[in-house]
Amino acid sequence: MADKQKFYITTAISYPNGAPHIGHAYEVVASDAIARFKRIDGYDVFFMTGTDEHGLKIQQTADKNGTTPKAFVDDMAAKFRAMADRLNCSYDRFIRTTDADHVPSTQELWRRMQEKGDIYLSKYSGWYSVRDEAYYDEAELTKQPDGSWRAPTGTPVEWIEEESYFFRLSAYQDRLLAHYEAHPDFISPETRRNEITSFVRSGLQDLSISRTTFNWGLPVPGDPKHVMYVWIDALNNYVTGCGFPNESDPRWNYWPADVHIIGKDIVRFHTVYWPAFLMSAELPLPKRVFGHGFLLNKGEKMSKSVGNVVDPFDLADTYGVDQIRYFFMREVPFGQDGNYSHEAIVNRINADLANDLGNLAQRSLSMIAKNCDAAVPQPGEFAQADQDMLWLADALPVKTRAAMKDFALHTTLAEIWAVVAEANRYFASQEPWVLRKTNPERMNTVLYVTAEVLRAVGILAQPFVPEAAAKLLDLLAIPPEGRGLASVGPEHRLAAGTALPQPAPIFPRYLEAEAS
Ligand code: ME8
Repeated sequence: MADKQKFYITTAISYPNGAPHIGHAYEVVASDAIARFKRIDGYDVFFMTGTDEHGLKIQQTADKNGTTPKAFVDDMAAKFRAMADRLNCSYDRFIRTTDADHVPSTQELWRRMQEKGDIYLSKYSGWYSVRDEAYYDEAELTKQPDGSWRAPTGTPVEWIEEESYFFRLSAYQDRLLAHYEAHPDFISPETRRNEITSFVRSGLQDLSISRTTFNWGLPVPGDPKHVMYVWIDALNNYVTGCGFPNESDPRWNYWPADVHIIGKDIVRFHTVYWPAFLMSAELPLPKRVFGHGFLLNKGEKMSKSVGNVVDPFDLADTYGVDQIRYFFMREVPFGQDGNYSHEAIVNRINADLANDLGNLAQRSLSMIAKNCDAAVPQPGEFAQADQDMLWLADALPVKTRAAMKDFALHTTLAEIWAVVAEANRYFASQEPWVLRKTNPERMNTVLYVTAEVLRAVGILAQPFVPEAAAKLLDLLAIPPEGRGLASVGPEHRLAAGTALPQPAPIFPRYLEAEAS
């Protein structure tokens, strides 16, 4: 058997300087859906997420909490991991930048860049935002009424002057532009590509890549009074996870990553700095970087510092894990910003999940249980309406693959639920409850077709609502090996006579708590 094609997907690694918020949940859930989709499409997937634990921001937060940075991040990283678990995210590794293998890996990247002549020692003086862990040009800043300065992201900046190592980023301007040109898919969505291209065209300055005024970071090889700039440390997690620098490690086969899924605020780090570091170290570049939008709470950016954070654990407890996953991915076109509200979530849960899919499954499977000896019914000859319905379900793999190629999660779900809507129309117009008396054979055919559509929908829904989809496929007695995309279609139809378990609801309605 030929080796499976590899697919390596990562999220950004989160700063554990506060509890995880809905933005972190959004990113890991979307990435998980892509990873799961690729798995059921036959790929050998490596999915990595984790935490970005060094840097001044973490050190300052730990100080404020009266603890050590390590004790602080140990506690916080566990919360991030628990969130990914609670949201049913199927990561293969949860990487922490304090993991032992991250030190030699990142120091080796540094050494390779140094050998290339791309690192030199000089003096840094300029503006730094601790909250963004980023340097800004004076021209990018705005002055506040109190005379202080703010970064374009709105965070405070401070003037820094210290000895620092620099990375010769300016030398990579042309190569980066050539790469964007030759690989139009490298940065998406397109708006982000345009932003980055014009940023790089406007000229790149060398980057300060070490600090001496604090020590919560990875030591610079050969000069341990310097710690590495946290973004070198952070970005390098993506190759540490593949065993770098041990290129005979089997995980190295996953590099280069197929996609880094990140938020729009950190596209510059991933599409300018990171590829330049990799070019310098003569390592292959990730194939794609996708900058998703922000989830906004009533139109405002959610962040720890603003204090309008929504706890993902509360969301999961209130609405259900599959429900939240579905909402995130269906409501917001992936790549754009989106709004969250209680009404919008309840609406999606009740309309799409409980009514459209849940009711259809419940009604059709209950009829099969009662009228067909609790087994897949024997269909008669397919009428045109049956064939049309089956054809729509059979077309789902092709349609969803096309949408997933561009990470259009919302379109993928829209395609699946369009089939669910059509199946509801089919079921209503065929009236199998009337056929039960007038034409039981025809009833069998209609119920068979409906069950077949549910099988396809159940398979396709797995990446998005894994628990409910598994329940649905269990109700149809689909074995584990019959749950891949390749099993959708005429060659793998349900076998008449297969015994089915007692039907049970897959999506409860969300009922508002009674006001007391
Ligand atoms: O940026 N909606 O960490 P982070 C959607 N450690 N996504 C959001 C969001 C929101 N409201 N808020 C944040 C970092 N994000 C670095 C990354 S990667 C080598 C280092 C996204 O905890 C954000 O865009 O601030 C980023 O992709 C991720 O959450 C982690 O953000």
